[in-house]
Amino acid sequence: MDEIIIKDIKVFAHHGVFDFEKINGQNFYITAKIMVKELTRDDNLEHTINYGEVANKISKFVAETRYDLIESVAHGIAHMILSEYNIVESVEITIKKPNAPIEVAFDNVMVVVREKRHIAYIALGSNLGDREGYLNLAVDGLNNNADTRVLKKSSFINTKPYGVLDQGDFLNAVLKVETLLNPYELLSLCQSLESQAKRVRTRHWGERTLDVDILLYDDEIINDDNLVVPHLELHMRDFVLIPLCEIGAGVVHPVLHKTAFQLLKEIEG
Ligand code: PH2
Ligand code: MG
Ligand code: MG
Repeated sequence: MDEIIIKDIKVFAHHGVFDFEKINGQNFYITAKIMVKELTRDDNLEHTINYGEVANKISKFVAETRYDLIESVAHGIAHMILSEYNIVESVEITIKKPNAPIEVAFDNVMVVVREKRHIAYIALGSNLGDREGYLNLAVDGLNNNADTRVLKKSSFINTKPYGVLDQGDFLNAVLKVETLLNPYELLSLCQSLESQAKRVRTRHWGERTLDVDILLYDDEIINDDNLVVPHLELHMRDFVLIPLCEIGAGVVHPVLHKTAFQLLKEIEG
């Protein structure tokens, strides 16, 4: 991993919890560490990140916004850089506020935040109404969100219902997406797409216009009431593993430590 570092950009701005900070303003110093896979070797500015341009964007962002917390400013800068420069893999933003209103003598106060792009695999399913239309609604909804891009889309496959058998066939697919959203934000985006498809919850595992499930999110393991990742039944469902293998046969299940391809072979017996 290579880095571009811009150190201590000085910006007079108006962030702070107290009214007088918002009114009077003070100096902030921003350091941006911008990580890319490899900085270009061809001496061409078009193939890298123009540090002058980034520095201007940071300065403008810090001067033109007003937040209570410097961590919010830092996250805002991190997000802006990742959104605007596709070659950036991750960023680390440090903000110093040497004149912060602190009662004791101090040299500086600073926050450091790190953000990166994430890769998620998402399963789509529909067995009511215009099944293809609903799957496309999900693909477009994910792709049109400012923080998410669809990198790969499997074929749409017709599958027999699994679990609850007395319902119509499903159309299933899997997507690979790149996202700046955290897993919970991504979950609420998925749920908002289900609502857009006018999904009505009837019976568990019953018929639905659109089901959008997070299968994998980087190699994270999440276990709480509203979100379990990897998806609990990912390894048992051919309607998930077949399309997953089409777009990512080598992706590794972080709990079972097996590739999608191995998991599919196992259930095919
Ligand atoms: N989803 C379920 C239950 N059963 N069967 C198929 N074939 N496809 C699905 O997407 C599906 C299912 C619950 O999410
Ligand atoms: Mg489901
Ligand atoms: Mg679901």
